[in-house]
Amino acid sequence: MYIEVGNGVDIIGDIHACFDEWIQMLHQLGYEKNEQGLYAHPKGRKIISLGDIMSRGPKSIDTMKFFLKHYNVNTYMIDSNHGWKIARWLDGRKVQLKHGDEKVEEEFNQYEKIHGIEKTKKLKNQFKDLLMNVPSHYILTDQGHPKVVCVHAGIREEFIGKESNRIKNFCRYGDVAGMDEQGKPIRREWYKQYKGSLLVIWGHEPKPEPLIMNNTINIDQGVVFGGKLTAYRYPEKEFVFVQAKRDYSGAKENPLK
Ligand SMILES: [Mn+2]
Repeated sequence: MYIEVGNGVDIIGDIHACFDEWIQMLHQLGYEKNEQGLYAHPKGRKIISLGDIMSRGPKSIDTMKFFLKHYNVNTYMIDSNHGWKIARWLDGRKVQLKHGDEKVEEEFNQYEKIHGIEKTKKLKNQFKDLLMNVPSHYILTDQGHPKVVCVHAGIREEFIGKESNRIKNFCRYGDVAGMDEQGKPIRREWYKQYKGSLLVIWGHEPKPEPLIMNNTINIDQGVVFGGKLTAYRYPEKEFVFVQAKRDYSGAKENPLK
């Protein structure tokens, strides 16, 4: 779970299948397609996704294919709630596809009509293996010294650098204190209590602008809800935004409002 910052990293908030905005982001960050058909940065920068790359939006398969092709080349991804749900679904476990996860199934049904059962099966297996094996969080190091933690929904200082089922769940869902009457998770605001020395970059909860608090930064600006896709560049400590072309989610309640 350790990644050396090297020539710089670009940490990406929740993409949620907004593939067009993602490609635009790559161009804005200076990545270019090389001879192998892969996006690479001329200065050798790395990409770290905070997860939830799929679901809710229009192009889950295209987005997942990108991460499959680039994973461990110059791109890294962590575990997330939607990622884990899709992983379990692809593994044939009993899960209910909702909150935009059903769109992934619809896309696969279309994909199968065009490409056939065998090719679809192969792709599903590749996605499953990727999603099942991503770590709960990353620690970015500068010449071996830990500096930044990348996590999907949240972390506590004492969890950093460790892995267990409890930690994995905290990283995927945040500090959830049960469900409310509508079946929505009651979220505790872990970042208000965070006192760690490592900067934590996280996503999961869409907020209109990056939320900076107690050495934590939320970079999910709800691109799928018509907001923005955010990248946080380290060590530059700069934000790069791509405005969504529209609200893709079809959600009745927009979390950005
Ligand atoms: Mn999430």
